[in-house]
Amino acid sequence: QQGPAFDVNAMTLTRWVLGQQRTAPSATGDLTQLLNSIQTAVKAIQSAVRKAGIAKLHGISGDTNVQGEQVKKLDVLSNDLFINMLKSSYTTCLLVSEENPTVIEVENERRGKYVVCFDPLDGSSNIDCLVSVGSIFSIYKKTSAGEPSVSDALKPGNELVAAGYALYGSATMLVLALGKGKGVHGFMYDPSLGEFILTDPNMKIPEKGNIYSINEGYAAEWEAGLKQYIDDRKQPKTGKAYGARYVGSMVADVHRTIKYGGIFMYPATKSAPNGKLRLLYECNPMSFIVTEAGGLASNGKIPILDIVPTGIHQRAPCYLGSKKDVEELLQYLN
Ligand code: P6P
Repeated sequence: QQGPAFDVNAMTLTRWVLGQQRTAPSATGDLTQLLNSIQTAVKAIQSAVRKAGIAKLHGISGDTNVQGEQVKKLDVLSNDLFINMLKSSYTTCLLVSEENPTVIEVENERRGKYVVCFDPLDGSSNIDCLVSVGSIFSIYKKTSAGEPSVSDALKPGNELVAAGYALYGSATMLVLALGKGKGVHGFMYDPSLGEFILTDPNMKIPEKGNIYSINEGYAAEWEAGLKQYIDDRKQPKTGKAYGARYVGSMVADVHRTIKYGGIFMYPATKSAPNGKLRLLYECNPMSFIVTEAGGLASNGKIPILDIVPTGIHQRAPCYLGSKKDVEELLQYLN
């Protein structure tokens, strides 16, 4: 018995978020509105990333197109989309973007109670060779009284209200963790509908995997314990060797780690003692999601979600993935 050709009762992201709102007695609908504004930004970015309407985007980013219009680089376009959609949702008061050196204050008449930290197009150095890229976001509720200030964004990841990412890969998927203990849910974009459809409810990361993911180009700079850990994945004294996978685009590497298991690492090195990944809009949201999916995320010493930030663009070493893999690595590091 074939299913219906057209699902007349599709569980769209919009419908699912509304359903979640109904389960929270104190919900005002602001978070629903905020998530819908992010959904719109992600839909527009996925269209631009896939060069939809290429005629308008003729010419590489940064040039002018045949109409003499300035073709915005995709990361600038993505940043503008996030900022405009978030501000016009009337639910945010402060924004932190990977693209902006300082915090973005929302003007008074459009302010709401949420603080959003985001990387609008993570991995954008991979765009020109068509490797998967993503958008990453994390949402705090402003707890302080008075004017919004940078301190409202310098909160540990443990205080996050929600976190999510969009992966612009062979398909576009939006993955969302809507609070502690609420699970991790994946929504696949259906271009024929223009909607995200719930395809991966309650995503759980395997307890142990057999893939390690790290940029081996920096091996000369790794601490001894990490070097030993990687060597033992390649040539274990017992059991099978691990496979190696590294896209170089965090969203793609983390999504694969959640789906297949294993461990993703961006370590501290001699030249970069805090690694490369940013705490507020790469490490924290991804750590929140991996933790909610049953995995672990550490900076090598403490859970990433416990780090109290001191700067909006500060970096943190990042080791995240299957619980048993991260636990095993930490034994080598300490
Ligand atoms: P490397 C992309 O530029 C990025 O910010 C992350 O998406 C990715 O995980 C990392 O940097 C890759 O860095 O040094 O391995 O090229």
